[in-house]
Amino acid sequence: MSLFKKVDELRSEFKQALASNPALSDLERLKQKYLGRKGVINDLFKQIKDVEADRRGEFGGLINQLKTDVQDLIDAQVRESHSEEQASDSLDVTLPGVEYTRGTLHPIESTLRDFKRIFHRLGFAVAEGPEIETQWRNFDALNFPPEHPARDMQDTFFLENGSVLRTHTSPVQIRLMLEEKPPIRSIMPGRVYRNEAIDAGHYCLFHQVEGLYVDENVTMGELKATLELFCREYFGEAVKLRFRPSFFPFTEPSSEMDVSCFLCGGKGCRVCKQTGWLEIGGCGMVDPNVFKAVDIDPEAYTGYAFGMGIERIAMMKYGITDIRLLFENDVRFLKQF
Ligand code: FA5
Repeated sequence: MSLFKKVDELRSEFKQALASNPALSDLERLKQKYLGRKGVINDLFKQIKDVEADRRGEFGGLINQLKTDVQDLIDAQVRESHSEEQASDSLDVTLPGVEYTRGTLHPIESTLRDFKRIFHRLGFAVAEGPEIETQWRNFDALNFPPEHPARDMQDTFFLENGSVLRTHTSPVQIRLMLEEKPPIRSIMPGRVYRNEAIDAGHYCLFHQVEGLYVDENVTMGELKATLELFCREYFGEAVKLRFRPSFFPFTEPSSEMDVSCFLCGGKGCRVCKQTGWLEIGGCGMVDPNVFKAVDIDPEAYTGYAFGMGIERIAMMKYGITDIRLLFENDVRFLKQF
């Protein structure tokens, strides 16, 4: 066989060996076989002297080209084998897939969103205030007399500087009326704090949504109609609403609002303590003394206000029987909503 033909044969033999996708150790063996000191290419170099003198240059060029090609192809194959090895280290396609869990809205957050959506459609804006309040905004401006029991350490968290953790969202009414002139129509959602014994229905922090509408000739009838509309939208058409006379220092007349129990439909059950009714908040007409505290003329304007407890309402809607579940953040509980 001519030496030129031998170069062609070695080239195709090498390509065939490479096409079988050799492992890294086989590649090393191939490298030795072709490029090693005693390898076949070096052997060819030694045979240059056997080629006719006028074709030695051509032959030498061919072997050099073969050497470079073999080296390049082996290097490329080694690189590929390394990256395949790394990929197969990090991915075991036989393992079960990782399940990605999606978060859900906390029942308090979804209740707050429902409130905002419904009251937005009734023409109410949304306002917010801080959770640390002055005693003046939390009590005095709201017409609480100095000896009112709510001011007691038993009910209110006092800070060292004399401020309080707000006990209700009503101080945001004061902020709003000091900042804006009537007409004012806003709801004010937020967290409130009370220093009370914790049980299934009471917690030391909870959420309220306050509502305030101040304008000329606002009436109690409008207050009732607004709350009735809200309750039908939120609890469903079948719900009944009851107003019981009550007392709040900042409203006159004042009233407590109950809705017919969503669980028993008003027949009486464990949740409504056999009464058929569930209390959802307080309401009333803004007391003239409150208007005076914020410099609004009580002769020119009237207004209504209401405040509802979000946890109690969420508990009703979702059938939760202990308020503490809403604050423990146990994912097994929260995943249900
Ligand atoms: C008030 O806080 C008044 N500011 C509401 C108001 C606003 C009346 C505007 C008139 C005009 P009350 O203390 O009743 O009212 O609380 C309102 C609601 O908060 C209650 O009906 C109840 O749903 C909820 N609530 C009260 N205490 C707790 C508590 N410890 N844990 C959870 N929810 C509570």
